Amino acid sequence: MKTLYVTRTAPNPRKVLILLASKGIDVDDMADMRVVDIDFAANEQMSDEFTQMNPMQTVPVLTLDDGTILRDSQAVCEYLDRVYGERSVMGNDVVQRAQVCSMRRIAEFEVLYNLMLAFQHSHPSKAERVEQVPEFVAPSISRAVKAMAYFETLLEGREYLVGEQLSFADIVLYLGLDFGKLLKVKPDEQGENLARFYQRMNERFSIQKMAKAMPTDAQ
Ligand SMILES: N[C@@H](CCC(=O)N[C@@H](CS)C(=O)NCC(=O)O)C(=O)O
Repeated sequence: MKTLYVTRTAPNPRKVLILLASKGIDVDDMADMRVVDIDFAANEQMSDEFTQMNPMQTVPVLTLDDGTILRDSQAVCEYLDRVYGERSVMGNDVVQRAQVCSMRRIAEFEVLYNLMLAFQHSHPSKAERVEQVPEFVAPSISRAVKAMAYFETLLEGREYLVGEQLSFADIVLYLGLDFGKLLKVKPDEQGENLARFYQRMNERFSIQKMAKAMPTDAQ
């Protein structure tokens, strides 16, 4: 049995959950995979058991039947994309794969990463995890907002960043926009195209929409 370790509110594990959902797969209903929820509030990612499996103390992590451990969201998503579902969200041909890769990296490193950096350097919950430098916060947010303007232009007259179907680049951009809310960067105030894109993605993949189904006796 494979095991997927996730925190359902955090952007990197959400990539995995959304990737599967976009293929019509319910992560809690997979015959060959169990899900373990890691509670950041209880610092479960710091436990000895988890640290032994992933010394970086981060989620997501996917363990395979042969003992292989994948400790990075990109690796986990590449694996799941190839193994499950009919259509790849990484691109349908060589050129599309390259385009998805390029858009994903810009969304990740310019939007999501800068916002995560701003969060880590400002939020009290990260004070023990990171040596916080408050001066990083404003420039990191500005850099993310600048990159959002680039995506606003790209989405003019388009539903998706690459081709006519949802790709992994859209998933990462959505997560960047969604994470911005924690830093008061409103996704509906970064241009009309981004607002439309965000609303559509959020209707499908918001944290609430993707929440674990409650057992019937607990409802
Ligand atoms: N390179 C890693 C980074 C993963 C990462 O930073 N995950 C965050 C959640 S989005 C985490 O586990 N943070 C633990 C913490 O803040 O203590 C990946 O993409 O999987």
